[in-house]
Amino acid sequence: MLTRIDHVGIACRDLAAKVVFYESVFGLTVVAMETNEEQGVKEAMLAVTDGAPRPGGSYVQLLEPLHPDTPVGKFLDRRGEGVHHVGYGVADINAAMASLAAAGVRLLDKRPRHGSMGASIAFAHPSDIGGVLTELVQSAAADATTNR
Ligand code: V0V
Ligand code: CO
Repeated sequence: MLTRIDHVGIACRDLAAKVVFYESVFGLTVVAMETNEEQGVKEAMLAVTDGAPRPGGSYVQLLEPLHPDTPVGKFLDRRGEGVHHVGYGVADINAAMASLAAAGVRLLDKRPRHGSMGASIAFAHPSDIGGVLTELVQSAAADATTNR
Protein backbone atom coordinates (compact mmCIF):
# COMPACT_ATOMS: atom_id res chain seq x y z
CA MET A 1 0.00 0.00 0.00
CA LEU A 2 2.79 2.45 0.95
CA THR A 3 5.13 3.17 -1.94
CA ARG A 4 7.60 5.64 -0.40
CA ILE A 5 8.07 8.27 2.28
CA ASP A 6 6.60 11.41 0.73
CA HIS A 7 7.34 13.75 3.62
CA VAL A 8 8.08 14.17 7.29
CA GLY A 9 5.90 16.90 8.80
CA ILE A 10 7.65 19.03 11.40
CA ALA A 11 5.78 21.46 13.67
CA CYS A 12 7.47 24.79 14.27
CA ARG A 13 6.59 28.18 15.74
CA ASP A 14 8.42 30.33 13.18
CA LEU A 15 8.25 28.96 9.62
CA ALA A 16 10.51 31.59 8.04
CA ALA A 17 13.26 30.99 10.61
CA LYS A 18 13.06 27.19 10.25
CA VAL A 19 13.22 27.46 6.45
CA VAL A 20 16.44 29.46 6.76
CA PHE A 21 17.80 26.86 9.19
CA TYR A 22 17.07 23.87 6.90
CA GLU A 23 18.43 25.74 3.88
CA SER A 24 21.65 26.84 5.54
CA VAL A 25 22.41 23.75 7.66
CA PHE A 26 21.23 20.97 5.30
CA GLY A 27 21.39 22.76 1.96
CA LEU A 28 17.76 21.96 1.17
CA THR A 29 15.69 23.96 -1.32
CA VAL A 30 12.11 25.14 -0.87
CA VAL A 31 9.97 23.87 -3.74
CA ALA A 32 6.56 25.06 -2.48
CA MET A 33 5.13 27.45 0.12
CA GLU A 34 1.39 27.30 0.77
CA THR A 35 -1.30 28.34 3.22
CA ASN A 36 -3.86 25.59 3.76
CA GLU A 37 -6.84 27.12 5.59
CA GLU A 38 -8.66 23.80 5.86
CA GLN A 39 -5.69 22.25 7.71
CA GLY A 40 -4.90 25.44 9.63
CA VAL A 41 -1.28 25.67 8.49
CA LYS A 42 1.25 27.73 6.64
CA GLU A 43 3.75 25.25 5.23
CA ALA A 44 6.93 24.86 3.22
CA MET A 45 8.06 21.79 1.28
CA LEU A 46 11.83 21.31 0.98
CA ALA A 47 13.08 18.64 -1.41
CA VAL A 48 15.37 15.94 -0.02
CA THR A 49 17.25 14.79 -3.10
CA ASP A 50 20.72 14.27 -4.57
CA GLY A 51 19.74 15.80 -7.89
CA ALA A 52 17.15 18.19 -9.24
CA PRO A 53 13.85 18.14 -7.30
CA ARG A 54 11.35 15.88 -9.09
CA PRO A 55 7.68 15.12 -8.66
CA GLY A 56 7.15 12.06 -6.50
CA GLY A 57 10.29 12.75 -4.47
CA SER A 58 10.77 13.11 -0.72
CA TYR A 59 10.33 16.27 1.31
CA VAL A 60 10.63 17.89 4.68
CA GLN A 61 7.34 19.67 5.39
CA LEU A 62 7.72 22.54 7.84
CA LEU A 63 4.40 23.51 9.46
CA GLU A 64 3.43 26.66 11.32
CA PRO A 65 -0.11 26.89 12.72
CA LEU A 66 -2.43 29.65 11.49
CA HIS A 67 -4.14 29.71 14.91
CA PRO A 68 -3.59 28.04 18.31
CA ASP A 69 -6.83 26.05 17.89
CA THR A 70 -5.63 23.90 14.98
CA PRO A 71 -4.01 20.45 14.88
CA VAL A 72 -0.47 21.88 14.72
CA GLY A 73 -1.25 24.69 17.20
CA LYS A 74 -2.52 22.20 19.78
CA PHE A 75 0.47 19.93 19.14
CA LEU A 76 2.91 22.79 19.79
CA ASP A 77 1.14 23.68 23.05
CA ARG A 78 1.17 20.11 24.26
CA ARG A 79 4.49 18.77 22.97
CA GLY A 80 6.50 21.69 21.62
CA GLU A 81 8.34 21.74 18.29
CA GLY A 82 9.20 18.44 16.62
CA VAL A 83 8.04 15.67 14.30
CA HIS A 84 4.27 15.97 13.83
CA HIS A 85 3.42 13.31 11.20
CA VAL A 86 4.77 11.01 8.50
CA GLY A 87 3.29 11.24 4.99
CA TYR A 88 3.51 8.06 2.87
CA GLY A 89 3.02 7.89 -0.87
CA VAL A 90 0.15 5.72 -2.14
CA ALA A 91 -0.87 4.99 -5.71
CA ASP A 92 -4.63 5.09 -5.02
CA ILE A 93 -5.73 7.03 -1.96
CA ASN A 94 -9.32 5.77 -2.00
CA ALA A 95 -8.13 2.16 -2.07
CA ALA A 96 -5.59 2.85 0.69
CA MET A 97 -8.26 4.49 2.89
CA ALA A 98 -10.62 1.55 2.39
CA SER A 99 -7.84 -0.89 3.25
CA LEU A 100 -6.95 0.96 6.48
CA ALA A 101 -10.60 1.18 7.50
CA ALA A 102 -11.00 -2.57 6.88
CA ALA A 103 -8.01 -3.14 9.19
CA GLY A 104 -9.78 -1.20 11.95
CA VAL A 105 -7.61 1.93 11.73
CA ARG A 106 -9.64 5.11 12.26
CA LEU A 107 -9.43 7.64 9.47
CA LEU A 108 -9.65 11.32 10.39
CA ASP A 109 -10.96 12.18 6.93
CA LYS A 110 -14.03 10.64 5.32
CA ARG A 111 -12.76 11.60 1.88
CA PRO A 112 -9.44 12.85 0.50
CA ARG A 113 -8.53 16.49 1.16
CA HIS A 114 -6.37 18.98 -0.71
CA GLY A 115 -2.71 18.71 0.27
CA SER A 116 0.54 20.37 -0.63
CA MET A 117 1.52 20.68 -4.32
CA GLY A 118 -1.84 19.43 -5.58
CA ALA A 119 -1.75 16.12 -3.72
CA SER A 120 -4.79 14.29 -2.34
CA ILE A 121 -4.28 13.50 1.34
CA ALA A 122 -5.97 11.71 4.24
CA PHE A 123 -4.94 11.26 7.88
CA ALA A 124 -5.19 8.19 10.10
CA HIS A 125 -5.44 8.40 13.89
CA PRO A 126 -2.13 8.24 15.79
CA SER A 127 -3.68 6.22 18.61
CA ASP A 128 -4.30 3.34 16.15
CA ILE A 129 -0.76 3.46 14.71
CA GLY A 130 1.51 3.32 17.73
CA GLY A 131 1.40 7.06 18.39
CA VAL A 132 2.34 8.14 14.86
CA LEU A 133 0.00 10.53 13.06
CA THR A 134 0.01 8.99 9.56
CA GLU A 135 -0.87 10.75 6.31
CA LEU A 136 -1.63 9.05 3.00
CA VAL A 137 -0.45 11.08 0.00
CA GLN A 138 -1.45 10.52 -3.58
CA SER A 139 0.74 13.05 -5.30
CA ALA A 140 -0.36 15.03 -8.33
CA ALA A 141 2.42 13.20 -10.22
CA ALA A 142 0.81 9.84 -9.35
CA ASP A 143 -2.54 11.22 -10.56
CA ALA A 144 -0.96 12.19 -13.85
CA THR A 145 0.50 8.70 -14.24
CA THR A 146 -2.86 7.06 -13.54
CA ASN A 147 -4.63 9.26 -16.07
CA ARG A 148 -2.09 8.72 -18.81
C1 V0V B 1 -2.26 14.38 18.85
N1 V0V B 1 -1.79 13.20 19.26
C2 V0V B 1 -0.74 12.87 18.51
C3 V0V B 1 -0.57 13.92 17.58
N2 V0V B 1 -1.54 14.84 17.82
N3 V0V B 1 0.06 11.78 18.51
C4 V0V B 1 1.05 11.75 17.61
N4 V0V B 1 1.27 12.73 16.68
C5 V0V B 1 0.49 13.82 16.65
N5 V0V B 1 0.70 14.76 15.75
C6 V0V B 1 -2.31 12.35 20.33
C7 V0V B 1 -2.66 13.06 21.58
O1 V0V B 1 -1.51 13.25 22.36
C8 V0V B 1 -3.63 12.09 22.22
O2 V0V B 1 -2.94 11.03 22.79
C9 V0V B 1 -4.39 11.53 21.04
O3 V0V B 1 -3.54 11.78 19.90
C10 V0V B 1 -5.75 12.16 20.79
O4 V0V B 1 -5.59 13.52 20.96
P1 V0V B 1 -6.75 14.59 20.79
O5 V0V B 1 -7.03 15.22 22.09
O6 V0V B 1 -7.86 14.03 20.01
O7 V0V B 1 -5.87 15.61 19.98
P2 V0V B 1 -6.22 16.70 18.99
O8 V0V B 1 -7.56 17.31 19.25
O9 V0V B 1 -5.02 17.57 18.99
O10 V0V B 1 -6.33 15.94 17.62
C11 V0V B 1 -5.32 15.09 17.16
C12 V0V B 1 -5.60 14.69 15.71
C13 V0V B 1 -5.63 16.01 14.89
C14 V0V B 1 -4.48 13.77 15.26
C15 V0V B 1 -6.95 13.99 15.65
O11 V0V B 1 -4.37 16.66 15.04
C16 V0V B 1 -5.91 15.80 13.43
O12 V0V B 1 -7.07 15.64 13.04
N6 V0V B 1 -4.87 15.82 12.58
C17 V0V B 1 -5.03 15.66 11.13
C18 V0V B 1 -4.87 16.94 10.38
C19 V0V B 1 -3.52 17.60 10.57
O13 V0V B 1 -2.73 17.22 11.40
N7 V0V B 1 -3.25 18.67 9.74
C20 V0V B 1 -2.01 19.44 9.82
C21 V0V B 1 -1.02 18.99 8.78
P3 V0V B 1 -3.18 10.56 24.28
O14 V0V B 1 -2.78 11.76 25.10
O15 V0V B 1 -4.64 10.25 24.35
O16 V0V B 1 -2.30 9.37 24.43
S1 V0V B 1 -1.54 19.49 7.16
C22 V0V B 1 -0.55 18.65 6.03
O17 V0V B 1 0.25 17.75 6.48
C23 V0V B 1 -0.70 18.96 4.66
C24 V0V B 1 -1.59 20.05 4.18
C25 V0V B 1 0.04 18.17 3.63
O18 V0V B 1 0.83 17.30 3.95
O19 V0V B 1 -0.18 18.45 2.39
CO1 CO C 1 1.70 16.56 5.67
